[in-house]
Amino acid sequence: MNNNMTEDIKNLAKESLIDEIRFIDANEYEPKEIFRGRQPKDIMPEAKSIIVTLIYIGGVDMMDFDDKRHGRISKLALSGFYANMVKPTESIVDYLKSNGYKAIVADEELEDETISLKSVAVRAGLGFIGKHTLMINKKYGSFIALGGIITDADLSQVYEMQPVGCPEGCDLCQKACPTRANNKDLNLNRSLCIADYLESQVIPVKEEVDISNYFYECDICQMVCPYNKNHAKEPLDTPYTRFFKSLALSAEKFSFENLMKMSEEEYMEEVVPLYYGFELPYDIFRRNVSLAYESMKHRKK
Ligand code: B12
Repeated sequence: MNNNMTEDIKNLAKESLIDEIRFIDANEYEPKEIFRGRQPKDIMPEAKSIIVTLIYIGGVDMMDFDDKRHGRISKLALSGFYANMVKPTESIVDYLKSNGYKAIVADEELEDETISLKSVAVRAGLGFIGKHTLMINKKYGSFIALGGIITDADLSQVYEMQPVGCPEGCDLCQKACPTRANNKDLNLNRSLCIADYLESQVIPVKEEVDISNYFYECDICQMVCPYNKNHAKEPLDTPYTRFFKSLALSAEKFSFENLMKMSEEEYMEEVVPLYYGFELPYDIFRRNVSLAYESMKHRKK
């Protein structure tokens, strides 16, 4: 382990508003079968360490929105980390490369060829996998974005792993999921998850399913999680929370009335930049807005 490099990297992380950073070894992680071809050394044979980063996104929201009147986008999508934590880790990658090391960022665009960030974050002692299948950290809850850099620099340290901490008998997240995507033990049924579902041309369950007011991705299972309860009401004051507040998203732009009459040009200009890189086609956006509008119209409370 190189102490000077570790300190330099921690400082760069702070400048990029990263809340937590850890350094673990690049050995294989479990379950080996599921991650065959996606182990750190499959991606970089000389890999020695993985740098794991965490940014709290509990303060990323459309706070003053009224769910009956406004459409929503998930916190992860709005945070800009849909494609994983690529931007905030750039300076660390440049630093490693300028010191003669290799460095590869875990990027969602390489989904089948990149490491599982939940697995490495669990091994870095940053949290445990909750019943919604997401990683929960006791301080930040599950509204977090994870990032990872695979490198041949030897930086690894050993951390204590966190015990599983879902309250006994709690299944609020599983019950809340409108499509029952997370009912199997810690395994997400991808085609049913609203994050995937709202991107699909063909919806895998009946259109009457109440998808709440989300037209892109979804936070339903996380909103009911006891670990996120306080964050939903009063997010932690972090640099990123402050940064997001300064963007002040206009509620009116997201009223169903406005979303439903948005032309393709307006959609491309006003909404697509909020997905940060991903482009939900206009026809699917329109379908999702009308599904969300119908869901909210038929809700009793
Ligand atoms: C592909 C992908 C998806 C796919 C799902 C594919 C799938 N079946 O997992 C879709 C598009 C549906 C999706 C949805 C969402 N995603 Co996503 N996704 C990814 C991505 C790019 C790869 C995940 C992957 O490889 N999946 C394949 C499966 C086999 O691996 P896995 O999910 O990593 O791990 C599973 C098992 O191995 C096991 N596991 C892993 N580690 C450990 C450790 C222990 C001890 C145990 C017991 C089990 C265990 O649990 C997991 C669940 O089955 C990651 C980023 C990354 N590079 O990791 C983000 C990522 C997992 N997604 C993330 C998020 C936030 C979401 C959404 C909430 C977005 C949204 N708001 O709608 C939803 C999730 C809803 C939910 N209930 O889980 C975050 C998770 C943060 C967190 N707190 O854990 C990540 C890490 C992205 C990021 N930048 O932070 N996602």
